[in-house]
Amino acid sequence: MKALDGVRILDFTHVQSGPTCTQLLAWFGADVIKVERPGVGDATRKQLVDVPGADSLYFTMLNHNKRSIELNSKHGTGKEVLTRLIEECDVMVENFAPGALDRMGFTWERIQEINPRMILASIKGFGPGQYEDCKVYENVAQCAGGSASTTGFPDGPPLVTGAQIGDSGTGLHLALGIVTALYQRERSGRGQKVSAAMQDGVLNLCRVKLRDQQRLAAGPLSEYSQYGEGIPFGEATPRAGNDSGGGQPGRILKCKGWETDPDAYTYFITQAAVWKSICDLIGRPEWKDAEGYATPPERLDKLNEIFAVIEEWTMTLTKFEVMEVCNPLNIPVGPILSMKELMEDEGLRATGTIVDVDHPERGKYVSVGCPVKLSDSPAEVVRSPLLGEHTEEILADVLGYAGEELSRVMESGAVGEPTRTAAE
Ligand code: CAO
Repeated sequence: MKALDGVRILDFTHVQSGPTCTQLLAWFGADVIKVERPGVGDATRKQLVDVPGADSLYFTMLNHNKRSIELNSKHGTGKEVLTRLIEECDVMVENFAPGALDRMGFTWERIQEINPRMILASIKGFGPGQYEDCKVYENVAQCAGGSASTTGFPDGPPLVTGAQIGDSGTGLHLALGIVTALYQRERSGRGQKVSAAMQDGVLNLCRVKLRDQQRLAAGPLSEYSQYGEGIPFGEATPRAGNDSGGGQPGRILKCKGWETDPDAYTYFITQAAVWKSICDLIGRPEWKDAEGYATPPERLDKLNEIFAVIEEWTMTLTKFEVMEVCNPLNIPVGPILSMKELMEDEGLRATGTIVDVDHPERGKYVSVGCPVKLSDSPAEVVRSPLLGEHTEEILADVLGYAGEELSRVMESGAVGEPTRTAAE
């Protein structure tokens, strides 16, 4: 038994943000029916193709454990099938451009008319207001949500981050909204609309930066390196480089091999509680009690000097050796792990966070499994569906079309070519 067994999701999502959400729900056990345009499908199927003719990794890695139905929702028979799907499903998830669902004729009012228990979950770039009509992609959200202005070094331009906080981050937010609405429906008997805007999701993840914005009114932010360097603060939360946000000075430092390996670095935090151990480790025992070095406030204007000495030490060891030495001393450090290293990590494989998946068109590939582990609802990763692989199965088993009715729909032109199967 899986946690979301019996929950049926009408998955109208595409690209990254929405599919991240419905993939999670599928891993938790929901039956996710992905509706795709006949002959075309989710645009990512054919984006960044590495195996000619096969679905891209972009698509496969975001659409595990789903079924695919090809359906033209603007065709008369397509609308009929979509109406039936709305009747049979618990949740409809979409991340179309603003207004697209209305233009198909499926307004929130119409959806409620068809199925008052339906939960309609939507991702848009912006919430209601000035920018509500804009199309939005990952980096636009990172910039508009406050992440870019606070990422990078103070003397450089704003930077986007590799973590897909706009797309996947908002997908996560939406998934929480959906299960919460399902929980409320248990008591109210009614569906509701769940909306997550990418700008809002990014801003939520940048909460501590809005904290700092307000702290600026009380004076300069002493945990930022620029404070110790005597660089004045402006009106807004500045870019903090690799400073740690929690008030304990931290930096990324070179390790053995940095000259040739771009990831031979470690994160190193000079937590106050372990200052004396750090001094011993780096061969500066005199700093333990020396005036100007003994307490955290005294050290603030000497962080460049202190981290330079620590780096002389970290450069004598690999990033993993730094961890082996520091962990027993409770000194918080973290190796900078490359995607290659993560992909080969035995521990992550053992927990199912890194998985091998087999695909009929592209063969074996590596993916990220479910990052949230439920002890009573383990997630098994099943390959993504081929375009329209389950069209006939869904029409028959979920919607009850049979005989002439099934033939009528299959031949209507609303569901594309006859269903492809893995065997074909
Ligand atoms: N049958 C018939 N038509 C379909 C269909 C189907 N099964 N599925 C989609 N369509 C139609 C839509 O109805 C829409 O038609 P109209 O323009 O006539 O209303 C059209 O396909 C295009 O949909 P779209 O506007 O959503 O797609 P796009 O490629 O133009 O825009 C994106 C993509 C992501 C910018 C936009 O969907 C968006 O802003 N989404 C919300 C924010 C978001 O999720 N962004 C992150 C995406 S991941 O980086």
